[in-house]
Amino acid sequence: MADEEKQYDFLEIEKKWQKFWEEEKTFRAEDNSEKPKFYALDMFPYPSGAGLHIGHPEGYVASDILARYKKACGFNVLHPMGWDAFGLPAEQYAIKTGTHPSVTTQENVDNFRRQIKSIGFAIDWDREINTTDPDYYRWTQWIFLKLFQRGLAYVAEKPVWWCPNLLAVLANEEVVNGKSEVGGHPVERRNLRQVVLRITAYAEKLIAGLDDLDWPNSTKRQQKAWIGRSEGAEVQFSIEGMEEKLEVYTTRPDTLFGATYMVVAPEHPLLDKLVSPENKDEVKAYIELAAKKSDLDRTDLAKDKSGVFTGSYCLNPVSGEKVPVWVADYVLITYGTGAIMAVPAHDERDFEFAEKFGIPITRVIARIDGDEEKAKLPYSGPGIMVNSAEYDGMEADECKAKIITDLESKDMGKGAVNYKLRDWIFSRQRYWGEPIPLVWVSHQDFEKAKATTGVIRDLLPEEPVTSDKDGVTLYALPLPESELPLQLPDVEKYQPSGTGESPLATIPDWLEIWFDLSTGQSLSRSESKPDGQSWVSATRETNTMPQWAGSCWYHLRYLDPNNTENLVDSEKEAYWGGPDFYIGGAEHAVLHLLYARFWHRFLHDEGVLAHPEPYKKLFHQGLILGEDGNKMSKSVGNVVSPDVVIDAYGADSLRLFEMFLGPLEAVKPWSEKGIEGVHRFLKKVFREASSSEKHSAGEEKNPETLRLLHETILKVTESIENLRFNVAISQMMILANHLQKMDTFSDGTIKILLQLLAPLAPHLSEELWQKLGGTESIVNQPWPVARKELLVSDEITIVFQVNGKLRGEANFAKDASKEEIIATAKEHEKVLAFTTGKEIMKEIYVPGKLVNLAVKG
Ligand code: ANZ
Repeated sequence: MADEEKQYDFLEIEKKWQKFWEEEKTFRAEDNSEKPKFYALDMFPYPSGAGLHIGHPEGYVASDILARYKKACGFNVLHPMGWDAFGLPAEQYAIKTGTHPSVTTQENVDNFRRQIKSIGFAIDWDREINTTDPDYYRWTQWIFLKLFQRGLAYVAEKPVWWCPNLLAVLANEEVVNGKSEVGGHPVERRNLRQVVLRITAYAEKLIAGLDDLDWPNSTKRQQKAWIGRSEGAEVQFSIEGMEEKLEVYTTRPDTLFGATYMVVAPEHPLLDKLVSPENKDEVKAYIELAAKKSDLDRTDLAKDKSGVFTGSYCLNPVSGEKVPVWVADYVLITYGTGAIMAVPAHDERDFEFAEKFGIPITRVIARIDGDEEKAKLPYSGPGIMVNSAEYDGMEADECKAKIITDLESKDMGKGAVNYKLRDWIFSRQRYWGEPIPLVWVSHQDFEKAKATTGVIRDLLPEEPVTSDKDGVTLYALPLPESELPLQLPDVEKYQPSGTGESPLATIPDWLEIWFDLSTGQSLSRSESKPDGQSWVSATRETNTMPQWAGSCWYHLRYLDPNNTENLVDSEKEAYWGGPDFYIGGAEHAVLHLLYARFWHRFLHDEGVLAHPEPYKKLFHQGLILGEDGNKMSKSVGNVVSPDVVIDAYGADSLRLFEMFLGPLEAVKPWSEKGIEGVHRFLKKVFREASSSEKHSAGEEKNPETLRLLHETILKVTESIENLRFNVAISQMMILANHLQKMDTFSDGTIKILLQLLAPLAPHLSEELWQKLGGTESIVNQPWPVARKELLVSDEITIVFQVNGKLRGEANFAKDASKEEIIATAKEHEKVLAFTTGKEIMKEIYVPGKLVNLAVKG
């Protein structure tokens, strides 16, 4: 064979097979299949202008290896890809250049698709989805309307970042160190009307469901902590000289006798009344200061505690003692009741505060052994009640329930459960998002809607959703399904409106409509009012949905991407179920992974879905760092583009190397040198497979080669199953090195190596498979099975006897000679102990079993 035929021309090979797979639709997933299914899902990318970097494909390569492997194992495999394409950068670019975000998005999607295709994934491209496609987001809107109908959506004033210079609401990622990212202007918290989803109604189910999930433990822990369920009590404290009670939430009712002061949050509704005239100015200044801080700043344990005495006192409900009421920003209005009883002896923050302001500290829990040294204040461990009247001597933990019962009997409190989880602020004052399909009408027209026969009336929640605007209460009505998708209209300028509303508020034609209370149809108010009783004037909701919305349910749409009747056909959903493998970054432990569980569970409760949980098995790949060990970033200049790597080494080398860097979950730096190593390995495989003069027909004749081959089948199979792709590659390298050393090997042997390599380096494997006479794609070859009997060890164990008594043993190669075995037996330490100085009369050897030495004397 001429040398040039042994050249590994990866660029040509890869192009050829990518075209072949695409044209043949090799990776089309079947909806009606007798085969078992395997669904591998990647967290779909946001198509940024910068294109793919080397970290993106890591997870995709892993899921692709599984997908290809499972296909070879006889599964009906689904490995889809799509675009999470609403988002801030396209909108910011539009503000700067006037280019419509859909244009930018399309360019970026095209570039991402080209890049992903160049890596040779086994993707069913007929199922590609895009969250910004109206045919997609109509169903995102449809789910929202279901939530609305079930009372899980409402409107409330919620704080957002407001920049008075830019006259715009900023997203968290647009605020850097308290300044706007653009221009570096100061920002402040401002309350704005927001659409909110009642995710807290699902708090209990979201915690309970975690038990059944095959997820990394750390991710489950993070979700649990984020939901933050805590059990305790709400306790009423009477206020001196006031009718109202101050209600607090505490997880430690057992420490009630140790409450030496109270704290209300700066935003607490009773604060105004609590403040005595002489404290007014100081409290007012304090409230203003607190308004500028984030919750994180306020609750940071390391931060110096601050606060002001209000001038009022409460009465401790059990001891009757007078306790001062303070205002301090370490208490948040958004948690519990926004007020606490402070127990400095047993709470770190309260302790620090009391020390700073000279407030008494009373111990009410002592260690069981009374060792005060080990129970230094603030003490939060277990113990025995002290200084607590009739409760003294009780075990503190048991005392909790007792105190709650006693408070309940005196009507001074009750047991309570709280969650850290907050309702989900679901609106953005932005253009580039899904329009929220609601319209607003007057009270009068709302009453009329309730009385009008038709779709709208049937879609109303039990409690009306209202919002106050300029002193008038407006009522929300849903669009009916027939009006979906509510498409994003074109605007002229993408700048925010300047009042904090979305750019959609600046298009009167779209905003102000005639609305039919019976059919839900609408018409711009620039047209004349249609005839008919049921037409009223309305305004559209101008907020759009957050980027999280589209990714809450995309795993379902891949199952049935073109369905115009339903979000997903129920038979298809029942067949495919959820992904059998979901891979993506650990940074999604909360938000996306929680929001998606919420929507999925809700749709299950609604009877739309058969399965309650979206992602049964989850895996997080580790970050790939730059060659310098830092996180890849444009500003550091250490970003590696897959395009460059593929040009130099090919997609197969890229795929292999991403898996060879280390364990999939590990954080690991990129290395240019390292990729040369795997590239050499692929070249070696290419050479050995192309060296037809070395190949023999039929079964592998060399026993050593045969054994190593089957050991490799076994190891590669196990390693792929356990996501130990680096181990699989090492094992294949051992086999390739062995074949290189051999003068000859069977072409069956090299074919099996190609099959094992195919999920990892699919292009090269296809090419060589064809060269070796394969007529069908290697993708459809059944996965090789290891012949375990060949793997039985080549060693035998021989026992040594002296005069028929067992004295020792040793291992030998199967083909070791009788002479070698007897000689070893005679030299064996334990044997020598019985033979030294004696005459050996006879040497008996039973092949494969034992040596018996007969001695005299
Ligand atoms: C008295 C007490 C004594 C408390 C003690 C703790 C230890 P978790 O577990 O996170 O639910 N707290 C209640 N509402 C608060 C708010 N709005 N802002 C800040 N802190 C608040 O925490 C509940 C505990 O956090 C409550 O129990 C309360 O302090 C405080 F030895 O009450 B504790």
